[in-house]
Amino acid sequence: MKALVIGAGGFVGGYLIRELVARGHDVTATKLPQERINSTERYSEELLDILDADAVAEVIDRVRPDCIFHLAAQSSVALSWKAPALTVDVNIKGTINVLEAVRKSNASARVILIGSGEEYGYAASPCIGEDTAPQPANVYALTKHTQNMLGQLYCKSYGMDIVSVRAFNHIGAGQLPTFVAADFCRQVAEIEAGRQPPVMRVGNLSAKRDFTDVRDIVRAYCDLAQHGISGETYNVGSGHSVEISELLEKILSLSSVEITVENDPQRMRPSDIPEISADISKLQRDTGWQPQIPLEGSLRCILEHFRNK
Ligand code: A2R
Repeated sequence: MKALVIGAGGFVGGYLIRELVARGHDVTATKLPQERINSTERYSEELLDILDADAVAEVIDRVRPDCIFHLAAQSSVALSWKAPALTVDVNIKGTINVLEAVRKSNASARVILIGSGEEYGYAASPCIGEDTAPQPANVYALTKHTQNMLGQLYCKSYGMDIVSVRAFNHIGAGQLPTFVAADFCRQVAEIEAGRQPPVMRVGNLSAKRDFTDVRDIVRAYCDLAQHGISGETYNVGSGHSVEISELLEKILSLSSVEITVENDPQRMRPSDIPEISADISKLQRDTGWQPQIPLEGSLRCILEHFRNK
């Protein structure tokens, strides 16, 4: 299969390229000019801003992929409040540019639209299924839900081959420390190196979230490219939730340094949703996918990443 990964300069891109190449696929990946794709695999690289509709069409016409993985996004919830217009542009107009390019190319490429568990928002609960009506609670989530609806619309109206994903919290080496597991691991590495006093600064520890290793997440994307049903939306997550306090305990147990824990009001967010986990039975039924990497394995990798930085 010829795969096109759009927006490969972020956290997930390098992992997805590695998985696709390992499965024997021919990969072209796009990035913004200032970015570096974190991959040592053999693949072709293109510069692409998805807001440039002509450029998107040109790349898709030239590469003629069998499958497009659309990762490009403004993916920060915090930034989506500060820059709502940019978030709407990249996540909605950008997606339209990709869908229109595929439609006009008359290619039969399958498009995998990567959305987020954030789409469920106020509707989120333990074991949330795809049929639950999303109630986005921030600008990022709203744009991803719109992307999902655009996917449904293009699939129904034009008969295009589109599979939508709602990915829950994914973690791994290379993720920015604005995300909780990376934040805690970075602090442990800083404390071990003597660059931070032995005090771990934390936010709300009682929330429960569904964490999955990014390597398992990209396996699910590849499995959906092969076995997902067009027009359908799939949750991708571990299927169970872990309290942030437990995540913290696991990370602290990986270090021999004595660390005390302190609340940091800066890290507190108003959290209306105490527990979120994905119902992944649809993904499992249609693809046979199972998460393979235990949480401890992911946390060890993230901690090693920051220790080596
Ligand atoms: O915002 P930047 O400079 O980090 O670049 C991001 C890139 N991107 C764009 N690519 C092409 N044209 C644009 N106009 C544009 N604006 C932003 O998309 C970044 O390199 C990439 C998305 O990667 P991350 O933000 O690291 O997301 P991650 O964790 O790789 O997640 C992949 C997908 C995203 O759609 C998330 O919303 C979803 O999975 O959860």
